[in-house]
Amino acid sequence: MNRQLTMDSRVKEVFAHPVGHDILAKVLLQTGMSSALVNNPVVGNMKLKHISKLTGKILDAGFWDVFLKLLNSEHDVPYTSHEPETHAWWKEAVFYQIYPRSFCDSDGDGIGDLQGIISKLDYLQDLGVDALWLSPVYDSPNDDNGYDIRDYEKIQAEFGTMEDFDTLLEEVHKRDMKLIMDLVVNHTSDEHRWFQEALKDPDSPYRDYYFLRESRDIPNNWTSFFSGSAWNHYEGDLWGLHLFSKKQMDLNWDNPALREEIISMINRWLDKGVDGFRMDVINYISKTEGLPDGDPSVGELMGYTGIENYYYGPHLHEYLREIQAKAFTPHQAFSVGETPGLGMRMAQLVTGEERRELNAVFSFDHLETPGHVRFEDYKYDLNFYRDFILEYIESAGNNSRVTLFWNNHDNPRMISKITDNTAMHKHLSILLAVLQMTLKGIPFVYQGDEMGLKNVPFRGMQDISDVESKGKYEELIQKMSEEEAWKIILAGTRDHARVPLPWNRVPEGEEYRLQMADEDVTEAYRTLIRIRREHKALIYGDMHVINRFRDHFCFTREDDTEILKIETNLSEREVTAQSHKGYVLLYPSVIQNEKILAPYEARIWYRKK
Ligand code: ISL
Repeated sequence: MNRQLTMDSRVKEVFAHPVGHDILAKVLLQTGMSSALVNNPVVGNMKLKHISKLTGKILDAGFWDVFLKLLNSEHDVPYTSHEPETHAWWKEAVFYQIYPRSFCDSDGDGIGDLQGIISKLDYLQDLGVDALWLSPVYDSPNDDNGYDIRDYEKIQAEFGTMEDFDTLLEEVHKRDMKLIMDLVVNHTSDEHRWFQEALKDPDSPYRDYYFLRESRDIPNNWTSFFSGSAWNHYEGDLWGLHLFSKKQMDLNWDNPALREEIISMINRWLDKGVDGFRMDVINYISKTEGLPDGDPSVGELMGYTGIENYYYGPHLHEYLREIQAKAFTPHQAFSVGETPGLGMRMAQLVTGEERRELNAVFSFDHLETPGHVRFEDYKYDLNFYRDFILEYIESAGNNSRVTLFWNNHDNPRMISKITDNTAMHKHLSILLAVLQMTLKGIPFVYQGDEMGLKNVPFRGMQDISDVESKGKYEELIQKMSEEEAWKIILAGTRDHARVPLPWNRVPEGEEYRLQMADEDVTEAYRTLIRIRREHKALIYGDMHVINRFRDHFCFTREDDTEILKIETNLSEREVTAQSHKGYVLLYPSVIQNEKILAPYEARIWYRKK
């Protein structure tokens, strides 16, 4: 049980609180300040009211009010277990994310499809992956590439039919692999039948499935993640809430009928045999009652106004438990929540095994280094990742697993963010794969990682199709030249990860999108996934850090039978290697110079106990 916190509480007490810890960590990350600051005893002993005087310009009274409210609404303390771990298939699995639109096109219309996925199952099995996550394949008008669902129980026509889906599921299971689907239930398309009914008829029961408000003025000051206000205006005085695009209408989870409806839909998919779900922005489903205005200084700091009213809402834990109890547990289904904004302690409060909410989450704080944002051209420093993930793994303990991923469909390619020296991309891709397969957590490979794919040289806005980038560009050109705006879009656009995989030729005139798949990287993934499978210490073993000097990171994974030692160079300069007397080399099969680690080189050593 957490103590009630006030402006008289000290920084160290706040940092000991899970929500306080994560918000302070986020503020430091956002402003690029060192996290050592809060551990400094002088700062730690300061009262919030004194800190608020010092930070008055950036964080005003409104911020502290929001901050304390959020903290005092969470009474639970995360539990970090050091008991031996329970075993589960998903703790051992390597997942592979498929973005169906650009994965593989079987009928030559330029759009990937289910038959295309089926045709690559042997490739995926040979790669060694155990489970596939499909980004949405449901019927959708595609305002946000399928994350705007019109019908949860129909397959997107461009992708195929329900029969194709059934074949896919069967073929996946035949190969002893699992299939998880994307569950997008924070919002539906505005073309979903429920929303259409709700719009048409004020007395429709579907009115209360959404946040529809009658008012002369805009109902509050919340902004959308895709630019502009989060409210769309309909006929008369009617407004509808959309945190994402104008065609993605937020669902009202406080309505028990809506929850029942969603849970039945989940159960129908699980009855069909799917093995679990990745749950889109699932931490946004509970909103503060009355939808009050967001605090402007919080909005300024986070880039989105209103976020404190839904990113860790009042009924989040309750709704997650309801889905778990009524759908996932009876089917023994796996769940990974996409939870933007949750830090490591809050993540533990939704993934701790004893809490029966989710199995795992994707948080995104490792994707940018402190003080930087996605829409920015800067160089990512892997030393930051090392320190971040070590703290995360440690805090997760043995009752919660972190996810290990470098890419997904919402981000530019990580290797391009780290260096634009293309000669380094092969080694860098392999280094990232080594870390992903040997650190303690659940690896999620994104399509194309295993081919060493990098960012795309888009030529201008005419090459961009993403709704987020388009909205952002329009907003930017109000404030700056088109050239400057384009630079920002090019750095951060989600389209980098959404171009077709290079199995096929791309349509004429679009050659710039075609990349070369690097066979050596694919081979490395294959080997590393096999090593992970053959050495259970990489799954359930303890993890110990041997050294974490600048650019040099060495750690072990160990169980009762074996020790694996992983040594990596996180930089583009040479680094002096450690001695590994008594160990044999497991990866790569040969090394050039035992005493020196080449740029981005990674090695795995092995010893039986
Ligand atoms: O958009 C963001 C901020 O710019 C992200 O933090 C965003 O909240 C997060 O990436 C949510 O992503 C998911 O939901 C979106 C969809 O567009 C993404 O593709 C999906 O992964 C809305 O459904």
